Amino acid sequence: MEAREILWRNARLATFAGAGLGVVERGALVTRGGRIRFAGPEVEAPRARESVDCEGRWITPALIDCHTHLVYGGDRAREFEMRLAGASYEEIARAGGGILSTVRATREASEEALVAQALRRLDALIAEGVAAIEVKSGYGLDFESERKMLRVARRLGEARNVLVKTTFLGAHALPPEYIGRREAFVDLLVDEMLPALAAEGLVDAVDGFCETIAFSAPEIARVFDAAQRLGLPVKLHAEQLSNQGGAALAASYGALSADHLEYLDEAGVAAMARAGTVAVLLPGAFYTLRETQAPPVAALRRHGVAVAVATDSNPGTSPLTSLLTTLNMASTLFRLTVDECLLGVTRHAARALGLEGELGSLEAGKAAHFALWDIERPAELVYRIGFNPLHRRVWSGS
Ligand code: DI6
Ligand code: FE
Repeated sequence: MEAREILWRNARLATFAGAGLGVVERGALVTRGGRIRFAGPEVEAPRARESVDCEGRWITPALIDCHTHLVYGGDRAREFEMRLAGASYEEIARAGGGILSTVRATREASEEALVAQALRRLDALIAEGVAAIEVKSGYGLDFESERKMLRVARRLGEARNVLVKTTFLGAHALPPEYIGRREAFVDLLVDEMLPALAAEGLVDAVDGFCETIAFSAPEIARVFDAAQRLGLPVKLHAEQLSNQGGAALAASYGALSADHLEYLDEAGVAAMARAGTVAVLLPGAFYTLRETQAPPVAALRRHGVAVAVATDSNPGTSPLTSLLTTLNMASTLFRLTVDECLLGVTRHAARALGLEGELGSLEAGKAAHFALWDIERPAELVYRIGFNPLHRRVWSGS
């Protein structure tokens, strides 16, 4: 059977093909099978056998959530109440709550249960036009439980029309059985877990949490060395609660991204710029923890660092499953412009996942995953709170 050819006419395009939105007012797309063949002015569009009248709607590339912890057991509503009563995130973590309470719940949950729970969150993202997400491990912290999380992540990509990139986040927290034996845990990560999980094809990238309550820069360096030996790209939770020099470390390994970055200094920004490392900003965690120091957006602009925006969807610091709400937070809390916000969930998010050749813009040759919106201008995607103007998400040209 021949591939379907469709002309998507009478549309307004935000192609994200250049530096900005790449607006084409009287635009059209032509898709053939799962690929974009043409994106540009309707008068220049090649013929196609079928056509769809988009009735003047805006079309953007499908959205990308490039930093999530979507797979986990249980929830942290109780801890939320404790924080409302005055406890801090760090205090709860040091008392064995926080990440470790989710580790307990995740270890206990069956693979089936984890799939079912994560699918509900994934469906919320898809309903807003998301077609690619990253999913991290890091709530298992023993071999079988990390494996279970990554298998669940892969299964999400089989259960839905969505591209899933998996990330091994073994260096997320020290599990209780390794208290007092930090080095032995890092040994386990680098000598056993990561090589075995990578050999099973479960790992697309390697991440860590570089923080006083998690892992030091030298410990993270050992994890990155192991990733490098396996040919896997790295990324890092860096400078979220304090400045540990994590972003510069990540940049020295050519990291895809450094994420959070509230406490990033100018030297870290410069290192990221030199390495082409994307800055992934996570306003949901900033909001939930009621942080006051925003990431250094002006310095990131000045150095030309590409900025992405993601939900950080996780049960503790960002129980957020709306990428559109995240855009509103990024503009209101971090003062990102509309263009920066939208680039942050399309072109730059694709880059943060190493998918820039495939997704993130409307350009001939890329996958035909895009979104049709009932809006008058792109700013509406950032400006509204709790309103979803998606008309239709197109996956693979249909
Ligand atoms: N930083 C975060 O914001 C999440 N992980 C991380 O390293 C929080 C994870 C959690 O609290 O469960
Ligand atoms: Fe995170």
